[in-house]
Amino acid sequence: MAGHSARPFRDEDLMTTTTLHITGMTCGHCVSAVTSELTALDGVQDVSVDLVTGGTSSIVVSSSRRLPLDELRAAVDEAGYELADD
Ligand SMILES: [Cu+2]
Repeated sequence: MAGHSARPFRDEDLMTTTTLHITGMTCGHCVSAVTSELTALDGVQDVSVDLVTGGTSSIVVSSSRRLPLDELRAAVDEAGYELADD
């Protein structure tokens, strides 16, 4: 049948992005602490931090599965920071 096309799934098709808001981060050390804890979670491919010193920083986590909030909260807590309530 005309018009039918199939292509294989690529990793990007399965990627989930989760945006977190975290308070209390002040410098590059904070960024690397949070980044390494989040990167250690199963399935996490990329962590991108937009640092807002003295305010609420935004973090975008790209992963190959949906990340449960309690895992994210535990990772952030482990790094010494807190998820901001949305
Ligand atoms: Cu710091």
